[in-house]
Amino acid sequence: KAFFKPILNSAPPSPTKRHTKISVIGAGNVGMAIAQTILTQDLADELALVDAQPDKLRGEMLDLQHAAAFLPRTKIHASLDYSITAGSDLCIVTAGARQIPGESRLNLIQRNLVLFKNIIPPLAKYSPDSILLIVSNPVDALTYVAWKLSGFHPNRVIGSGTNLDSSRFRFLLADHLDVNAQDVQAYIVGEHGDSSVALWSSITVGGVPVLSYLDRQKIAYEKETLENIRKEVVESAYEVIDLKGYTSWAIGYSVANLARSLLRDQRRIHPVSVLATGLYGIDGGHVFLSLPAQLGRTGVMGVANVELTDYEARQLRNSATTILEAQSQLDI
Ligand code: 6V0
Repeated sequence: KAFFKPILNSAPPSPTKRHTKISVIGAGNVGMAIAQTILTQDLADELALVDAQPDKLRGEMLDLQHAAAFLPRTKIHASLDYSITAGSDLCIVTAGARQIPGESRLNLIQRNLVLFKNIIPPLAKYSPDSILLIVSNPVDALTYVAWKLSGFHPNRVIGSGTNLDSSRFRFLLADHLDVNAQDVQAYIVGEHGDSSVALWSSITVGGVPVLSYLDRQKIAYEKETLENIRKEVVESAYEVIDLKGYTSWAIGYSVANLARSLLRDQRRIHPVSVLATGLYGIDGGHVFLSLPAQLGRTGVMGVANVELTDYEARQLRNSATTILEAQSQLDI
């Protein structure tokens, strides 16, 4: 109860506007970069933070609350208890163990599977109608895990996937071609990781298809040059981690961008991890990997029907096999 009423003559209550609630699980570098971008972009009326470390969590909550005078109005709270997430429209999961030097990715999945068994069921219980957006790595396998553990319809379970890789790709191409990254349409699809696939055949800049333009103009280019740019995208994450210890700002913007498309029903197309079985000849089991997907208020609304070259389609299926192999040893 307020001890003092600063505003007199209050008007009758306004018709209730739709209240948007986002929960972020994991208040580490990535979770906090996402939280702060969500706040500055005014994407939620309420933001709930959950972490396993009480002091760090409370510190992060207070630090954000103290910025209230400079931010759009958002109620920020935090707890170790998942009841705080109740009624969320979107739950973003960034909690996770990080790879210990020398540790295999498979071992990391096993450790994160154990965490997800404690995280996903309470999220699904308290917000049965929410959209789950998974960021923790390995993101594709963990999106599958989240789908299994939540029992949600697959269009409400999404992995941030190659949304960030595609943005890095567009940045590198834009830099190379001296244009604005927003004018470069280019997708990296497949696994968020080493087996990702660059869709060179569909890259356009200002509506000009790049490869067919080069072919028409008889400008020679090496397949290797293209592959090196894709590798640069994959390695750029490792480079940032080597230099500053973790990545945060780009993933923060990238996930806030997804949150906007979902919660504001933007129906924009983003390369994100979706249930891909049956698409582009992908078979052999349930697998989540990135494809250009249309995102709206109900989650994944559909997947773009991109024309792939035979080579790209083969690479995509290889990427699916890589993820399926990693997943096959999980005990969910
Ligand atoms: P971090 O800074 O170690 O934060 C992880 C947080 O999770 C810590 O605050 C932990 O206390 C918390 N945590 C651990 N266990 C639990 C639990 N059971 N419940 C609640 N919270 C818990 O790591 P950072 O923030 O740097 O990275 C988080 C995850 O994001 C990692 O798995 C990264 O690999 C992944 N990233 C994914 C990206 C993508 O594009 N998909 C990009 C960057 C990082």
